Amino acid sequence: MKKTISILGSTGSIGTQAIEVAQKHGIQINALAANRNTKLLAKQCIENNVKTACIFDEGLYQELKELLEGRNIKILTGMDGLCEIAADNTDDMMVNSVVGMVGLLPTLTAIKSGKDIALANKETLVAGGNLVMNLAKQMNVKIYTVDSEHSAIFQCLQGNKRSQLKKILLTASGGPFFGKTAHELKNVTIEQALNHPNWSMGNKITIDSSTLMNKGLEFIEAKWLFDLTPDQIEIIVHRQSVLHSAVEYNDNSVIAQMGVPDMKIPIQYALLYPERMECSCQRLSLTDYGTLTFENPDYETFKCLSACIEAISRGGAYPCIVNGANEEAVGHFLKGKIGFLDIGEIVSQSLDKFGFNEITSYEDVIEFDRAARDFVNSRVL
Ligand code: MN3
Repeated sequence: MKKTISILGSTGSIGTQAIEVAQKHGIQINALAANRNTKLLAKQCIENNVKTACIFDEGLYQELKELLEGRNIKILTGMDGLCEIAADNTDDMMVNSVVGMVGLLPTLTAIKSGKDIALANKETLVAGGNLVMNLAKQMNVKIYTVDSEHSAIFQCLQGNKRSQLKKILLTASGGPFFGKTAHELKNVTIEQALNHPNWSMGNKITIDSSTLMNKGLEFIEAKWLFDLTPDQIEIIVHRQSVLHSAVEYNDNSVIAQMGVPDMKIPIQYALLYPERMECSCQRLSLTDYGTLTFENPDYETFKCLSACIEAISRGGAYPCIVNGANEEAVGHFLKGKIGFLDIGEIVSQSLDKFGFNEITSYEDVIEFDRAARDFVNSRVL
């Protein structure tokens, strides 16, 4: 039987590469959804002969309708559209590569429908980790990570006993500003922050990489995906992004996964697990690199990273709060309303603004996400 998938966030960096992987390996795509890029979405839908297309921005419905004129493609919009695709249990898997908290409800909906998830939307695990993991367990649904570091950890777990894991080594490229002091980062421009040395990604995640918020989110993501305690996760700056993360076992043996920095490897591993098929990425030549370096992160300068670790150590709604605060702060930075260092400052402050609260429902997540954003806006606007 041919495998069928749907992709939310199909016009982004992960989405377009997921389509390439699906095409290369004969995976049928049933539905595609995008935020605002109607032209590329329409092109993808026609090329892949999909049944359903969804444009998240409802104002663009007419535009998409015209682009798909005469095609037998159902057109959906908004969160309802994403969830209708997520609920379609004729798919084997849903790739969730939307950006931000908006991905949580479609993830929960897809799990309820019983299909596996290839998850590139880390914010859903950060904001609603306990909800997502409990529901997945209950529904016997597998969540395959499409994050290069977490895919590496997942690969290093194969063939070993989870009970004999001591800790994980989560690598970080360090972003464009590794080694810089707070003083040097004071006047960083939007263009400088958007210029990542190793990976080409969307704006939000590129800014998150430059503040190390991305690594903080990945720290929380790792906790949920692999059922770890915060002290079982060590962050190591590895500038070359060749060793994608590692697992240390009880015998002090460390197993790492390596490869060129190309998201096609983790995307393909998630879509084809447990198969390892030909991949269109480059082969890794270790001698071309020659030297691989490993260093400690600077938790003082990169406040977002410490805030995330503090948030998951405190538990409850705190990860959801730092995530919401960050999404809002990054939005303000990209509009030129706050400086680069203000992002970390505001995210840290959000931790102390709120007392401890549990997350027991999707509504709780929405409430604390909203409260965190309101807090940021009260500081900025
Ligand atoms: Mn990553």
